[in-house]
Amino acid sequence: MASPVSDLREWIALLEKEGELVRVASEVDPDLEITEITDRVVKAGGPALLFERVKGSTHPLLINQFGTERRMCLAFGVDSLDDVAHRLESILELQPPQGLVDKVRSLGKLKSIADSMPKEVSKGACQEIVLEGDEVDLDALPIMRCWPGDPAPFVTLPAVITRDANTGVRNVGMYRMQKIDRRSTFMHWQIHKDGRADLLASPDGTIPVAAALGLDPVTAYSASAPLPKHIGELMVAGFLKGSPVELVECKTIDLQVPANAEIVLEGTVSREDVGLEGPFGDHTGYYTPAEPFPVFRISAITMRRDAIYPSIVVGVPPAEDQWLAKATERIFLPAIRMTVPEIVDYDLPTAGAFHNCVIVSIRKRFPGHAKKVMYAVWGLGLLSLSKSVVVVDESVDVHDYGQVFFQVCANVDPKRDVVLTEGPLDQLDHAPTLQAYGGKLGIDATTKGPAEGAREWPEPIVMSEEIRALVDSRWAEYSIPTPAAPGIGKNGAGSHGLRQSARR
Ligand SMILES: Cc1cc2nc3c(=O)[nH]c(=O)nc-3n(C[C@H](O)[C@H](O)[C@H](O)COP(=O)(O)O)c2cc1C
Ligand SMILES: [Mn+2]
Repeated sequence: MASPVSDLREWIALLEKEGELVRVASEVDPDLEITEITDRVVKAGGPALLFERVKGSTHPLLINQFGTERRMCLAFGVDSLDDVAHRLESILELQPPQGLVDKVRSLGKLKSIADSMPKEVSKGACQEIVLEGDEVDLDALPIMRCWPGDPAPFVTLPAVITRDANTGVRNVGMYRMQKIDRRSTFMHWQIHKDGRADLLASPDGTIPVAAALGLDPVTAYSASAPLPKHIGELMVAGFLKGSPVELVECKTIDLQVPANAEIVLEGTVSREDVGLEGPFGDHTGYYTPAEPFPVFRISAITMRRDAIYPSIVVGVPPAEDQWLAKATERIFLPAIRMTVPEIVDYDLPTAGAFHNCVIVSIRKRFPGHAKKVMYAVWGLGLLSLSKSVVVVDESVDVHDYGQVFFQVCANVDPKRDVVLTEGPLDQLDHAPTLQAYGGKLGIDATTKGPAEGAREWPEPIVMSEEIRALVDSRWAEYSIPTPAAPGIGKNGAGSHGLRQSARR
């Protein structure tokens, strides 16, 4: 497994070859019009769009590059996002080698980690053009104003690079940047994020910041990945790509940026230099209100000749970002299982804007086990911000919301099986009484019994194997024109939504 492309241009060429990209030659307005076009295409599961003539700019704009599962898999060079997870799992579960064969195998794995570290190079395409000082002009870029209530255009798909002043560890995160004027934007570092922590850790209150735009899709994805602070996103990007991310020195600040970027904004952010950012039509499906955020003062823009500007629109789900989030859901499952091995699978429903709801299936072994897992989820990385956690038995397919709903309705005594507690919540969640802190709901929809204060639990209904095999073998003979062909009714339940619900 390796990413098939090394930069945005190769990615665009691949998308085009695969019939996954449409070029739009008509002139379009980055003020709202592109959003409306893109939102329709995203919600219809349509292609990536390369707008070649954007009003007021000479740069083409790429959007919806991540908008389907197929494109996400193309980006990673896999058939299914679970394949990415399996590769990570093989590293995470590295055991001390036993014999010689084992030793050679684990050396290979360790080498692939070593080969994932970012690598410095002396020249990068991202610096073909260098604009400093007064030449810096964000007006030249086709930055979109996404929704009618947005006060200004927002850069929406940057990889923002900072460094921890104490540890020297580089951080990369995806944070929206509201344009203020030709040479400054806001930096939307929410309180739980590493970028914000790097600013707070700075001894003099000012840090160098770079925003890289137009990367290969795996490196761009890595900026959105919720990694622990001490783990560098670019190392993970290198591992997932199968080749190291190449970095060049910035022109005006002491940071390094991916050499393959289309556009790089270099500058500084200070704790003292703050303004009112927003409102912004957000991935919660609502406008998040204006709040104070620091200003990003831009000292240089470097770019390729004919640089392509990447963008994304978030809003009422489903939007393009659902597939970045689904990739994270799949890729992080092995890491979550490292600490909570009884978790079989989990699902973050797109409609739950990712932090509102987590469905987890577990291999249940003892009384209170579902509750233990809820508290574990509320203690894990950014999953700790989850507002509600639903726990089901391992037999349940967490991605089949019909099945999950059936389990919640059938298996829950609200008085006994619901946990109401409180803790940190996503800063953008408008529902809690206080910002970023409030109520949490846990629902234990697993099988219970007397050990948990329930009566003897009834047996689920399952047809015998013998009769199922008989009906399979005679199916054609019945001449019933339905799609319920042999093998479909695995446990005898008729409806698709309930198909696996009683599987043991
Ligand atoms: C399209 C998109 C936009 C995002 N915008 C923001 C944002 O404005 N502010 C923020 O704090 N997180 C935002 N995120 C989430 C962060 O990128 C994500 O939490 C990431 O893990 C942050 O990295 P960090 O933990 O290294 O800071 C966005 C994610 C996506 C996919
Ligand atoms: Mn980070």
